[in-house]
Amino acid sequence: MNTAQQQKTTEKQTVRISGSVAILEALVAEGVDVIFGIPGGASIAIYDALYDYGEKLKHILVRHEQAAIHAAQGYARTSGKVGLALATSGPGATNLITGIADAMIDSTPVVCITGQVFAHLLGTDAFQETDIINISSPITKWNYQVTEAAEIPGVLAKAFYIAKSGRPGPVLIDITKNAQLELFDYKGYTKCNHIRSYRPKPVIREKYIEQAAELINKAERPMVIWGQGVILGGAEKEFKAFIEKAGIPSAWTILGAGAVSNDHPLNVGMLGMHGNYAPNLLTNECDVLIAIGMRFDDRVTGRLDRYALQAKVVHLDIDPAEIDKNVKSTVGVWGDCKETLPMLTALIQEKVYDDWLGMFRRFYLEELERVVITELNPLSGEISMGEVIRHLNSLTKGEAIVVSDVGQHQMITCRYTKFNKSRSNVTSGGLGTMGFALPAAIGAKYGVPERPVVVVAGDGGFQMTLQELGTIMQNKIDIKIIILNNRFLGMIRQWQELFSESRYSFSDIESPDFVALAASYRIEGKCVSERDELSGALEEMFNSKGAFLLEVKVAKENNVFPMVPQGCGVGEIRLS
Ligand SMILES: Cc1ncc(C[n+]2csc(CCOP(=O)(O)OP(=O)(O)O)c2C)c(N)n1
Repeated sequence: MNTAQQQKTTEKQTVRISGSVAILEALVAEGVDVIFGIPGGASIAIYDALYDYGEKLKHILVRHEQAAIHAAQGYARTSGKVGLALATSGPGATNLITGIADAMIDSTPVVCITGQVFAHLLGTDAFQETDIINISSPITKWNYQVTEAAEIPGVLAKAFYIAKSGRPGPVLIDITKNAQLELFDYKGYTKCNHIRSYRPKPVIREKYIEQAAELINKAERPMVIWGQGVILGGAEKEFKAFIEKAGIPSAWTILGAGAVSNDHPLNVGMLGMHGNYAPNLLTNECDVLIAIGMRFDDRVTGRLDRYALQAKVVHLDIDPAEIDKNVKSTVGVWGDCKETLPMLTALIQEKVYDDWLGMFRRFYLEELERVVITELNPLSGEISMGEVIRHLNSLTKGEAIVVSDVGQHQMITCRYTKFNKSRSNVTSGGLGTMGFALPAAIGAKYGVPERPVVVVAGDGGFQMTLQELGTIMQNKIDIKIIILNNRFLGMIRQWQELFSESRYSFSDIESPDFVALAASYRIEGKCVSERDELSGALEEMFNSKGAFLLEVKVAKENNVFPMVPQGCGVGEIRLS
């Protein structure tokens, strides 16, 4: 603590500290080790206090607040801890909005602290005043405006508890400038572990677990679909034990990727619009569909009135609001899947479904022949996105954290990257935010510094947050950046080709010389367009010390297949 800001009042066992110091004390007590932010007039007091906290709190100065929140998300997604973004009032706060919405839909625990104008100026359209509480209300798990310093410890304790408990999510605490500056009698920091009428974990009802087990035991063609809930609950082991005892083929949503390694014999692939052929088709053939920690997003279900109508549905989720939201369940099991899965596993019979698994295998081979081989091993023509991922896999051996942006390359990356470890696939799943990858990768590197971090971005999305090359330069962050440059907003072009008679309306995009741009940020780089240069360039990138940008000129007009076209059912998935 800054001695100038505190006066001991020994008889009360309190110290007089400023609101700003109280903020930082809270962060330290909550185990925050890195903050992503940019200062401003309405947060300058917090930054002043931060000057003395260098040993305990690392601050990463990003180049745009959107990057601060994406970095906090990348940190949280990879480390399992709460990410922290710090912004000033007005434009600083509103620049966080996209990332907050992204964190909300992807259930990512982040705490955002925004500065606010003096309390007496609230509502006067003061310089850089914006009503961030109302703006962020629908996209935060909780938000709150602090106008007095004494509120700070209690409010921040609640903020951390709410962000990380139950189904995680973003919380925003807006703190007026007077509250940051005021001195108050500080009695220490107490973590929060209970809030009246907030029940992060619903009560588990055994009756429903018994009913679920009965359905599973009677099933002839059961199928598991899992999502990020397994990872957020830290239930990877419990989940694996469940599917292995049950012998049930299991498919994943993109945010569930990696909870079970790709080469597990019961892992039958990715669900959704650009997922694998077998799990999409067979969703409409199974007799019992067991959904675990996933929310039946429309990218996963396609048309709901053609989705798994033949199946009895068992849905396990920590958030009761998810059960029956999109797909009516036969049995809903509320609860943390780390607790409900072992209970279910205990009640199910050990089984092997050879014929049923054989159907997955047959469709897998069909997809392999018609899509995967040419995508991963093209013999002629321009470089494909898939072959870049194939080389990446052989270099990283499934150990890297791979952060993808949004578009065709994202779908290719999620489809083909080998993930041996949980918390390795970082991507904007629900919001589909272009520009997410580069800053999220920065956060991921701080979240898990010992693991290699690779960005895969498109030429379009990369240009939305490329200013973060500056953050990488200044902090010497070791991340490897691959830009798959198809000279198009590729996913848009694909839709225009397939559904708008190839009318490429504003989807062709020019790019700067990415390697020269990286060089201007003192980041090593290389550009390749020939197949025989590709694996060498990737090796060079991985052997280099520090950040490296590799631009790969890939085929201009490749499409991502399979595809469940918008407005179709999962049974109408196309291979071409
Ligand atoms: C912020 C934002 N704006 C617009 C979109 C709509 N959109 C989705 S994919 C896409 C094209 C992405 O192009 P690029 O980054 O080059 O990747 P590619 O699809 O070519 O791999 C666009 C514009 C979006 N997802 N996010």
